[in-house]
Amino acid sequence: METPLTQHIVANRPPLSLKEYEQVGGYQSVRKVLKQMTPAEVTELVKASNLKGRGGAGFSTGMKWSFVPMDVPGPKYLICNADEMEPGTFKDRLLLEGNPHQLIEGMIVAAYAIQANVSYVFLRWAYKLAAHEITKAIQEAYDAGYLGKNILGTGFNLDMHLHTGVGRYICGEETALINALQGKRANPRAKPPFPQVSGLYGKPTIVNNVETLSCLPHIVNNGAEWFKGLSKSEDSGTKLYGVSGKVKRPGTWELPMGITVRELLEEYAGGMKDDVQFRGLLPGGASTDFLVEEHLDLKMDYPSITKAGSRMGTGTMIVLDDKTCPVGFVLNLQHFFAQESCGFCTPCRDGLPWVEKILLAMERGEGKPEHMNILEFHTQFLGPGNTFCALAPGAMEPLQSALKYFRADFERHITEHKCPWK
Ligand code: L3W
Repeated sequence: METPLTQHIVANRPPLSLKEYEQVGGYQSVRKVLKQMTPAEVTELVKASNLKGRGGAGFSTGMKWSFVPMDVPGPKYLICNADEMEPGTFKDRLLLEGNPHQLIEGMIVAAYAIQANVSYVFLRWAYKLAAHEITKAIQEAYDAGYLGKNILGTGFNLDMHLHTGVGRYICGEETALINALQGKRANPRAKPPFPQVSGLYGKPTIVNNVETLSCLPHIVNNGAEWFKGLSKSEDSGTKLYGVSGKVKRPGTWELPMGITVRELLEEYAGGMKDDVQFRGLLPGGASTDFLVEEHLDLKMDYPSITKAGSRMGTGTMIVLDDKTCPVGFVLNLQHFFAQESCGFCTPCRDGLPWVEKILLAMERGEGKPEHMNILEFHTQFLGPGNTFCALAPGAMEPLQSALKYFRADFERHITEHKCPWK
């Protein structure tokens, strides 16, 4: 099958240099858009391709760009969200370390479409190798005239800066990211206004994920229909899927969008290790609802997973096995979310540590019958609409679905006054 995003990524060797990248067709899409297409035509092409944002939300990329007010004078900005910190998610890292020129090329295409002259890569602090490779690739792109003033003699200008964060999960939320980039505390902003209208320094701003941007050169070069044809579902393209947990071969693979959960788990990840049984999985990072046995033949695409009561999220699944305590599993995630709350809105700041405390009590054999109701209450109280951003509602997804599918295991902690797995 075609693997456009990862075709030039080879294990244990540095990414393609600019020269090598050009030899395999690199930066052709920049020539095409800058010399042959209007910005509106680029946006229309991306809309027609049905590319959806790969950061976790699956929002239409072309539609997002079309919200940028093109007739308003003044600066516009493009930001690449490379703050990959969703637990279990290590897909953007592959693209950042493996082919940084592909990302830069995609960013030039996106910047041209929205007529941004300044762009940023907001990179997770811990991605040191990626920082090194991107710095090198940005310099190569400037030296070759793909960045800077009057790119390829077309009159289009674009600067690109690398900004490394300080390791806070909340900076993956686009408005918190924007605040951080402005040197402010990384609290999410109320939406609307969305960043497309009022983002960095109050100016129109597009924030797109690494994988999303890396798709763009291929869409421009090959067309919207080709991109749709890569997929096995109504969602277009390929997707970087991942599997972690007690499977035989954890990893990340670029596969047609719409491959089934079972194919991913059994064929690519090799199935469960010999001494454990499958119990459930979070399909796309930690902030998604559990899927169980009955969901294994679902397609891993945005509508199919949403219909099953979860979200595809980042498409990188975390598997739960029968030798791992589901309460301990969820506790581990709630510890992460409580620690990563920005503390700005009260339900998230106070609610998440409360949930963590109750789960910890259960694990220690100190759980009480009323704890079940308190946990249920929090899944509503921290749910959508009650908090400033998606962090706390996302944190409640594994909890609410664990209470649904593994309820008896929670109750055993209380009645047996201990963790049955210890
Ligand atoms: C204009 C509207 N624009 C939505 C835009 C919005 C944004 C994009 C998605 O969180 C999820 C989250 C995590 N008018 C619009 C609109 N937009 N409605 O579309 O927006 P949204 O609010 O649906 O999601 P989000 O706040 O971007 C992303 C989940 O992904 N996730 C986490 C991923 C974490 C990383 C990371 O570590 N960096 O990617 C995993 O599942 O929970 O639900 O651009 O402006 N009416």
